[in-house]
Amino acid sequence: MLKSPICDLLGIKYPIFQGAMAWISDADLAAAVSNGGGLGIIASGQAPASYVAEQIRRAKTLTDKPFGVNIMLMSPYAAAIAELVAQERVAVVTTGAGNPTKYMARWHEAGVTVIPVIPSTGIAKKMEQAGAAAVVAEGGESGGHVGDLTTMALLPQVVDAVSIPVLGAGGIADGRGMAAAFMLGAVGVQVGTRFLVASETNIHPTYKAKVLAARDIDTIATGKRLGHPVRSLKTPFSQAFFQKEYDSSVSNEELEEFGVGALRKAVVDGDERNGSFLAGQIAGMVTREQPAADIVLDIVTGAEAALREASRFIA
Ligand code: TUI
Repeated sequence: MLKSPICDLLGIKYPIFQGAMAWISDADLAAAVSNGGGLGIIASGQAPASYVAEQIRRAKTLTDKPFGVNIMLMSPYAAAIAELVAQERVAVVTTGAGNPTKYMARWHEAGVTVIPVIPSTGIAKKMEQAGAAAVVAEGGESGGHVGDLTTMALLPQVVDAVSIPVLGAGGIADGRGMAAAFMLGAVGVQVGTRFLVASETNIHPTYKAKVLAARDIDTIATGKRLGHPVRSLKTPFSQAFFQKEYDSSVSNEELEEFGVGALRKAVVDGDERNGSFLAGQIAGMVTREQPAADIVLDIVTGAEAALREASRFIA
């Protein structure tokens, strides 16, 4: 059986986190992943604390296993949600798109394990100093808000830079990807894109269909000019955004305004023209809808097989 130090640290069966996806990873998906032996994570995105409170309470009715909450630190509700996870004594908090140092003391006092998602060694070191229990090193292959480095280059450098456990994310959707992350020094992986098409994922059927149909070259990172590039499927919206980005007559304010509400249009309305369908580069390999627990098990058994096979290169 596949097991790593992160399993003992968190009390989970398999070292797989379900990546937080704004508007998408709700209590249903998170509980299904946790029940399947991974760590399900509720995404806060830009939602108010009341929404997150509802999801935490619902998840507690759906699973008795540990689950996490992700806080997107650019959200205006980040501070309120930080306090909420402490009060609810959520097992794990992951953070994205910023520095959570100012919340660490409160989380530690409440017994919450803190695992920031980071895009560079410098930020990983800062998080270790601030008291993070582990970090998720996320490469630019992932969907959503992305850093510059690829998982292949980032992960081993983060592993060397810190003494805390490191998980790999970005471009990982099967057992081979998980085994590769182990080879680079990770103790586990975070997977987002493959869970977009889990049976328990409550998104518009058009979103799932677009992920299932996507090829390797069908994602694009837009918004570099604004300082926070976001990877999504190529659609009329993302391609128009990309063009505006290289049009000097379009101001940054207009560009920001153009993107507002686009993720909701994808998730809730399945709007193929105006929606922003966040997905990672591995979408091309995601070809069937399955229960979340089957996805977890498939990744784990695939990783075991890949790790056993790897020794064939030793003469
Ligand atoms: O956060 C993510 N992925 C996301 S967040 C998101 S919602 C969003 N909406 C509009 C604009 C931006 C985001 C969709 N996908 N991944 C984790 C991640 N964190 N990637 C990069 C970072 C990051 C970036 C800067 C972490 C820390 C950081 O700075 C820390 C510091 O020291 O300032």
